[in-house]
Amino acid sequence: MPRPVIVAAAQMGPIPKTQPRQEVVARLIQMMERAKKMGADIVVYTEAALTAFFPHWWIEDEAELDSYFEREMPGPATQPLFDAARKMGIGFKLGYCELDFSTGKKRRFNTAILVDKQGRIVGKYRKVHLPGVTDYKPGYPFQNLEKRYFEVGDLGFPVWETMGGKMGLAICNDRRWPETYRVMGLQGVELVMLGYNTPTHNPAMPETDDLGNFHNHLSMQSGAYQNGTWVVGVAKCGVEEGVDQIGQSCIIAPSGEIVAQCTTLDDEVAVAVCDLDRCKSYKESIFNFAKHRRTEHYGLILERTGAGSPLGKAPV
Ligand code: CDT
Repeated sequence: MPRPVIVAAAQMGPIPKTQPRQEVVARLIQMMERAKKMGADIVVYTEAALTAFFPHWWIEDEAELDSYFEREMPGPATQPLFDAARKMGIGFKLGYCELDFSTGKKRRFNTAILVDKQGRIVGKYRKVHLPGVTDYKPGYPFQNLEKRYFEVGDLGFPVWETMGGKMGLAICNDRRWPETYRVMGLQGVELVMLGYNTPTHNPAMPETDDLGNFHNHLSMQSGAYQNGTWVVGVAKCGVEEGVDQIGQSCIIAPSGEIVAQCTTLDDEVAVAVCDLDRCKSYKESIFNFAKHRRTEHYGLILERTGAGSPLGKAPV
């Protein structure tokens, strides 16, 4: 039985540092309206969709750093997005930076939430694979200070049953790691939604600069195919405060094929009908984990080589 969910990838062009939240939220709502006209059930926004991607800069002032974070969700600036979604009867996935005080101390996370068609938050994910460094890198044209500004996410990779399927979230660098998809794949995920802020230039690895778009799609297409799931990857792209970022947001079928893709480097909506039932044949045949995974063998080699330790080790 087909289970079509119409998914919109809502790519964003640059967000100027000075653009107020209200204006950013207005851009998001505009794209939601476009998506709704195209029949979408769910809109997928990018990583840290409410602000410029501040981990690219060294920030010493605590108040300035905090200004990029949300203390509540929804808050006064984001409430209109929730209201619009409820009014249109459309779900969404939003990436933002979260200030959390629930443990009694201030914690910062790179976060994504999943909101259903009634405007209720049904899931939250905090980024696990934080790229970059904790200290300023002299000589680099821009920084990647996520390890300084965020804690590692503490919610794992959950999957939620909502809006007609099993939904999972990831954030940017997570998409490069097979574990991200596999942990959700083991829970039967059918649609993985993620956003990314990926510079075209990697100062730590400049020799790979012309492979940025290729590696972006390679990671997500493999994750989709090897776990029999739809994947939607959505960029913040174009030149943002001097940092050029890749686009090519796309929607990927469980076959690993790209079925819709953005072609600009600006605010753009790409839509695809994602039949969640297409996951079934992959999950029940070639990637039937219960039948074909051989975890006992993975364990043996990990023990012998030490590669199972967090840092890994060269094989003996
Ligand atoms: N935001 C984020 O996670 N960015 C990283 C940059 C890594 S440099 C290639 C990413 O994986 O795209």
